[in-house]
Amino acid sequence: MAFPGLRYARLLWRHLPILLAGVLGGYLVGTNKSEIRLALQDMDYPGLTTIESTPPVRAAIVALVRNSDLYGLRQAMRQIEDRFNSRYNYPYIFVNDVPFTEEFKQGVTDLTKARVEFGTLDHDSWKVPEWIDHERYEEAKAMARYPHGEKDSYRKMCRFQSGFLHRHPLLKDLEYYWRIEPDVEYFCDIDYDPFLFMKQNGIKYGWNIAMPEFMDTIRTLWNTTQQFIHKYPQYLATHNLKEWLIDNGDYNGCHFWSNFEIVDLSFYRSPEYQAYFDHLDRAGGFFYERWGDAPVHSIAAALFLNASQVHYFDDIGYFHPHVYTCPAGSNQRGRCVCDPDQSLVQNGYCNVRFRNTKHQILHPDSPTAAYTGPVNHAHVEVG
Ligand SMILES: Nc1nc2c(ncn2[C@@H]2O[C@H](COP(=O)(O)OP(=O)(O)OP(=O)(O)O)[C@@H](O)[C@H]2O)c(=O)[nH]1
Ligand SMILES: [Mg+2]
Repeated sequence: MAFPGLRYARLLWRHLPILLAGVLGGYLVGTNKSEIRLALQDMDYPGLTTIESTPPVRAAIVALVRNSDLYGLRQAMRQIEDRFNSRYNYPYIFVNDVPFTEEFKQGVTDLTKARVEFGTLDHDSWKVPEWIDHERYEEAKAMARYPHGEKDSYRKMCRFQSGFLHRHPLLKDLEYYWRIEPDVEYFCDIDYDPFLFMKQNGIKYGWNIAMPEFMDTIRTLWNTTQQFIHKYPQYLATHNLKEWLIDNGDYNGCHFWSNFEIVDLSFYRSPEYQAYFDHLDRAGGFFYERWGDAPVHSIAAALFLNASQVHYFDDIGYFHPHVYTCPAGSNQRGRCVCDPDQSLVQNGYCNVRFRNTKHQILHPDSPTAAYTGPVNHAHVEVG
């Protein structure tokens, strides 16, 4: 004799499609359209991005790269995905002075389910401008005794990242970008959205490594900047961070490392930034010296933004050859793999000076600065 429970189970199995159709029909009738779409998506494609995980800010992760950077970039992307972006799906935008190869495109799209866009540059943004005196430029390159001093391409790259990257057509709809580079590493889970954090707090420039520049690369940058300020004093922000830049009346070389920067692009698109870049470009220092986009961005942020709009992401553990920053107390932060004792830049001169200057601007009545730790003046040689 058949076990009665088994008969009911068979009956249930035979009528399962009808039952399911009834349940789904009732569900659809009682649900509004967008919920239906989501429910169907979730059922049909469990891995598909749902509406909830659409990035809340118009932002992208952006890099200027070469085809030969493929494997270094894959390393950086793998970490950005694992530490942050696989939960947010911000698109990537990569630009190059020559077309990307199919191998490169495949190699980076393989690593993410976010959208990836590829672009090339227009010639005007990647050239030695016609007002540059070639004899003087060749002489400058021959005399240069600093990293990348002999290279045309490095200078074009710095000029491009200073004045043109944010104007590339692929970036035109973005509110924010997060710059990455090949071979960088991210040591800790980033369990919040830095773009949203910046938007909600009115922050325009975010950084996490500050250090002094090779002064030979920027011999006339400060003088050229002073001429600009003299011409356009109205561009200085009321509560700017100029103090951070000056020691004994001269530029101390402090700058944020722009290989990591998260920026509200309205800052780079502003008339003051654009006029500043044009002024520097005309002066020729991107070629006669080797002005980097890092000091250019940093001086502009310190002068044209208020202190409250410049944020130190001290919670983002990060490495770019050969400098390392690891959040204090990273062992309590969870899922960090860096040693805070190795993180010299956090107590480095420019970093401490920034924190003290910002504190004094935001809290002018407070007699002591927020940070009173040791000051390490060591200049980390990089390049
Ligand atoms: N397309 C293209 N990208 C470049 C070129 N030169 C540099 N880049 C990119 O610009 C970014 C900065 O270049 P890097 O060579 O890393 O410069 P850096 O970080 O100042 O110097 P390193 O200490 O050598 O890393 C990287 O993402 C490079 O891939 C170039 O000639 N063409
Ligand atoms: Mg680099």
